[in-house]
Amino acid sequence: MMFSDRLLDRLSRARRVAVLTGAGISAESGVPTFRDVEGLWQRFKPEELANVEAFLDNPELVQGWYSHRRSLVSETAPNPGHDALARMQDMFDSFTLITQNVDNLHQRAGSRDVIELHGNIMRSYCIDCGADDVANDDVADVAGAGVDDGIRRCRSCGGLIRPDVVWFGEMLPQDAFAEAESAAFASDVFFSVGTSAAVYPAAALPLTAVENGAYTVEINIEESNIAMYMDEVISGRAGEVLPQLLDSIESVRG
Ligand code: BJW
Ligand code: ZN
Repeated sequence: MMFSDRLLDRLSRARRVAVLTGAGISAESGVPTFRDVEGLWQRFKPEELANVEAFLDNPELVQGWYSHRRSLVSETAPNPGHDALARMQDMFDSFTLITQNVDNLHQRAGSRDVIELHGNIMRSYCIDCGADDVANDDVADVAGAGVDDGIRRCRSCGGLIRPDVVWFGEMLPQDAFAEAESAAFASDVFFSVGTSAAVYPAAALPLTAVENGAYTVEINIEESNIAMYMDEVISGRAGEVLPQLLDSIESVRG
């Protein structure tokens, strides 16, 4: 068994558990990560495309990138890592799942009340009037505006349609981040799963948990930027470690 007695003891008594996930948990579903060697977009760094300037400079490129990623994600399915977290939600007094992922896979696995820190690529909206646009892959056909330039535009006002995600330099959704911070603050055990912890303020959440006395555990195939601050670092794939963790929780909590 790969789990320490210390972790099992904490889990047997834990009332509040919080989990932060990143792209690594979806890697085994076939969704590319951002920063690995094999990672997403060798041709583009996320910093280059995931910002509002890139979008305004070349909306077609950025819309195309998201449209490609949406179709990729719709062809994938949750993996045993997502499934194990969905099963854990009813095993503690309080269980909070916080994700940086925009791929909707936790929700598809059955996790409820997922805190989405960076939005969700399955939603889009108009940058001018805010209208939701759920027909994600329709290319513009703006009534009256006569625009048909391959760029997706709002049906009602002609404004550019953007994905409902958080780009660099943008604020995270305030309520979501506040809830995530309180959960990290209050947690007895905090897991950081499949994230490089390179992007703030999400990467600060495990540190908030550390400062407030949680037992903090990283699960990753390699050490993240904050591994040295964690109480325990478990080296392994999320899709393999999390189902075993679920089994251990079931056995220590009866
Ligand atoms: C496995 C595995 C397996 C693989 N099992 N593990 C302080 C200092 C410097 C800069 C800043 C700072 N504070 C804020 C900033 C600016 C910036 C920032 O953090 N920059 C850094 C690069 C330094 N932050 C922001 O701009 C944020 N907003 C903000 O701070 O607002 C306040 C503000 C306003 C105005 C001006 C200034 C500040 C917003 C950040 C938004 C991030 N958005 C993205 C794109 C989302 C949309 C999209 O998907 O396109 O979010 S970037 C990208 O990175 C995406 C991810 O959610 C995020 C995190 O990546 P993640 O999940 O960690 O993935 P990877 O690829 O990095 O790591 C994968 C991990 O999995 C690896 O560790 C692997 O080993 C592991 N792995 N397979 C387990 N099978
Ligand atoms: Zn509009």
